[in-house]
Amino acid sequence: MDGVLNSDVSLTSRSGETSAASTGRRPGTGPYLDEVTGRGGAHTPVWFMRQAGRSLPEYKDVRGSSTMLEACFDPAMTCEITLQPVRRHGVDAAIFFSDIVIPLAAAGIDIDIVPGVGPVVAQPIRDEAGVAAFPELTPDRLVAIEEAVRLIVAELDPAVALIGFAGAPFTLASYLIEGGPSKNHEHTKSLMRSRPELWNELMSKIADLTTVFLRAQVTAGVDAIQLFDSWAGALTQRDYRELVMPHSSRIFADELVSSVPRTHFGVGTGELLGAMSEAGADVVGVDWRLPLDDAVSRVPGKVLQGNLDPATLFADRSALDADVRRVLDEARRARDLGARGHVFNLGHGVLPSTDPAVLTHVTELVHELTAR
Ligand code: 1CP
Repeated sequence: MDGVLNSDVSLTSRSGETSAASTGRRPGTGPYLDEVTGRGGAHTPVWFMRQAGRSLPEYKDVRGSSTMLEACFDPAMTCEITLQPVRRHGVDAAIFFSDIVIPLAAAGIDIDIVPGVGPVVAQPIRDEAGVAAFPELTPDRLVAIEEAVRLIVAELDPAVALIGFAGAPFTLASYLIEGGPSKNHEHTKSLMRSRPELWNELMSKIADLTTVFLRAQVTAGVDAIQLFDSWAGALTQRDYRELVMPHSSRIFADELVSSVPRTHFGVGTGELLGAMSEAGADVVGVDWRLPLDDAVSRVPGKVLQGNLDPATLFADRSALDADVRRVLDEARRARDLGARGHVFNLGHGVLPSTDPAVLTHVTELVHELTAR
């Protein structure tokens, strides 16, 4: 594992040039940054995973007939879509509009985001030749991404944080090996267990690519980052610790990435929360299955993020409000038990048919109930 943890000096070589001034990052204040750095802010900060995009009519208007990949490499469009949920809902953080497969596309991998399906890879990677052909991502391929971040930073209210993100190596490996979305990840787990050396080589290359993608966003001015290991919940704890965690840890430990607050999130990861927090995050995302006051004992001393069930947004108003209050009560107990803070979010992304007015209501309700 040493080779995995210590590889790639080239990725850290740019860090010497980077300071708060040269990155163009704004001073770090506002409810989100106050909370994730343990200072506690004016109220519990709120943002929603997948808040940009699918649920907003203004998103559909801006996207028009452009493909998802075209939208993600168009800085003006990316900027506008990122800002839409901030204007509409009054959330405390914007999430950069992109997708976890964008760095793969930027590196030259033949990948498409098919409407109604998700990412589809033309040539799934399953053998030595596939791993050997995995391209390196160089920063010059991310000029449009950096430009988009700069446009957003220039327009965004300084009290609202901009969160950059990337997919974690396991979740990206699953798309690359399966060739698209997968329920059981059978080819992925099979490669991982039967060819651990080849697996580690691929994971190491993906971790390098993810690091370059995150570094570009931090350099251009994002205030924080989130690493989505959405499908890590499919793993056993042993496999996660031995074959996945070292690669995610290396990303979190990068000098530039670790210069901003880092969140780690996965779905169905209740049993992996301890390991996922040890990987190096400051904030740990909890899905809706585990109450926050149970989660805290698994990740002592971290800030918790979550964890309203996205399906609750379809319930009637009194049931919804009661569930929001329950999450806030559990977060309060979690704080008493040692959690460093709480960022209100869903347990996973906004479902596409969610009524956006409900998201605005939840934002207002959390702000009102937690005003300090
Ligand atoms: O044409 C379209 O509108 C395509 C739908 C779409 C959108 C709007 C996809 C395809 N991705 C996105 C944007 C996106 N993806 C964001 C935007 C910012 C925001 O959150 O508001 C983010 C953060 C992502 C990240 C992402 N993509 C994840 C991690 C988060 C999660 O939901 O767990 C994953 C797993 C993906 C893959 C992906 N991209 C798109 C789809 C439909 C999927 C999931 C496919 C599957 O089920 O495996």
